[in-house]
Amino acid sequence: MPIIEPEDTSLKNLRGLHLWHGGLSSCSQRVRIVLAEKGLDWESHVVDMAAGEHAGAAYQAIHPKGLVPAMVDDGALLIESIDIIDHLDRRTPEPPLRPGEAGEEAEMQAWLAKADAAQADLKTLSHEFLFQATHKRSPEKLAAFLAGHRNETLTAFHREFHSEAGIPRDKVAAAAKRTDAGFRELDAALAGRDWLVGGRLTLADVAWMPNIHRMALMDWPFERYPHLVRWKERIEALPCYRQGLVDWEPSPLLDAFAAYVARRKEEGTDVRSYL
Ligand SMILES: N[C@@H](CCC(=O)N[C@@H](CS)C(=O)NCC(=O)O)C(=O)O
Repeated sequence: MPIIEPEDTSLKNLRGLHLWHGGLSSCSQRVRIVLAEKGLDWESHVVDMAAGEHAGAAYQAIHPKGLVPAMVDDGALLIESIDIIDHLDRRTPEPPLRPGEAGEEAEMQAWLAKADAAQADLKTLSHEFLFQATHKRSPEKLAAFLAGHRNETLTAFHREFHSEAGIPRDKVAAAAKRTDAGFRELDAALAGRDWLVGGRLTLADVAWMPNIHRMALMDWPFERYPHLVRWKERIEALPCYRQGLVDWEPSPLLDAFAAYVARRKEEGTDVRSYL
């Protein structure tokens, strides 16, 4: 059920579209891409994840799991990026982001579910191969974050990421192998067609865009998937992709990622060495 009862009841008084999001967050990128494609006006509430704002009581009263994104549409609170983009396409059907043929809706929903399921591996790989350079908290900031955040899955993840041993190699390798299998599936589906479902851009394409982009930042071996590469180039030419994703990525962070990826490559411990 996409609409939930807010703990912060003042949200019910908000009119129009409000999005709590993070510039780099892949789940937020999906939502911003749909907002851009639909040409919708929305009010931006950037959650300062680096400062641990999502561990604060104010944000946790908006999103019960303390994650981004969260959206309010005329007083109705929605969480889960896949539910949010589905909601946006239903409330504002033009331009359509679902396939034209009724039989293709189930196909699109299956791709949305797979994109959602891929989130845990995306998170593991992003932290291992990119965020080590930029997202490590000082012991004091980590302690404050862990004390404030009530989402135990998230705090366990950050505890492991910040531990001396880091995320265990076998976990990272398993995430990389599952991601490769998912990309092979996408590649096969895209053989001989421009979009994942039906003859036009749909929510299925939008849901996968951020994942592909994120893996490209870590120099994932995309040469393995020729159809996926052609789709990626088509996606990158879309104005909604630029407005919803590219324009929100801070270039100092991208520079730090590139330097870190180069270092891991030199060491022979980059993502390719896990596949
Ligand atoms: N299934 C959720 C996942 C939300 C999620 O994991 N959000 C990430 C950013 S993409 C987050 O808030 N992470 C907080 C953190 O890593 O501290 C959705 O699709 O909205």
